[in-house]
Amino acid sequence: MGAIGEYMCDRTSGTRHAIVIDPADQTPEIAANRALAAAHAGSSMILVGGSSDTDMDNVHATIVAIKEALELVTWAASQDSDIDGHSGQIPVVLFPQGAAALSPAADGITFMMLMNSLDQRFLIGEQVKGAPFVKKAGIEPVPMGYLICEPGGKAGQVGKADLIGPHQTDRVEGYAMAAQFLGFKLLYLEAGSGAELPVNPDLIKAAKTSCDLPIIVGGGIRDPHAARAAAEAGADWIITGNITEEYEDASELQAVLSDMISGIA
Ligand code: 1GP
Repeated sequence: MGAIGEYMCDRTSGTRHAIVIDPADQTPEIAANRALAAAHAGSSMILVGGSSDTDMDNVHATIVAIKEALELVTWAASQDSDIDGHSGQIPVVLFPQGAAALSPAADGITFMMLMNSLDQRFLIGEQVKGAPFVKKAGIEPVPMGYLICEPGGKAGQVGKADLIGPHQTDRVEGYAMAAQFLGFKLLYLEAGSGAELPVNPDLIKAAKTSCDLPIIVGGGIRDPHAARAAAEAGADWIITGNITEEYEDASELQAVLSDMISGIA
């Protein structure tokens, strides 16, 4: 595994937080401001992707803008020892809807299989299409099993997922074991962006006890209580998306994320 995979799989720092930025929902400039607020709040990674309306152009422009903003923090810290440059060093990682939404500027890519999709396209088709781009661009792929749980939202619809019900712990156990046996390095449990309820903590526990992979959880997590419940159930990463789009003011967003992050650390 390369540096990004090692970073994502490192479990010495407790549960970490990442935001997902959807390039279809915001300009690159706004995305960069939100990413900066998250970095200053203590987020450990910026994921870039969405379920629909992302393409090479908006994904690339968004990643470039975020990386430039983070690099400025690092540069400012190198000029002034009072500035903490740590937040400028978090990775920007692709979390793509498919092969048509990639960028060579990313630090890495969650190279994923939507394991409970009923469509060959999301099991292996998009991966085969995107692999040559990833290789040529030299982006580090981090192999990841992706499971969509109810309600699933747009990701579930677009990905034609056979959604996992909130009490189907046995299904999660089988998928978690298979993910490890297939060589994935991470397992992502998704409830869908904007989900009314996040992934049931029982499903997180089932995944955690069935495999040795770091568990990523996202979808419908919008307050410190939900983030803590996921962390206590065994999530190694908590992902939030929508919440970053709810605040116009970057310092307000930073405060909200800080609260959430201090509750899971
Ligand atoms: C990304 O689904 C998450 O995987 C984001 O969900 O937008 O509900 O935070 P939210």
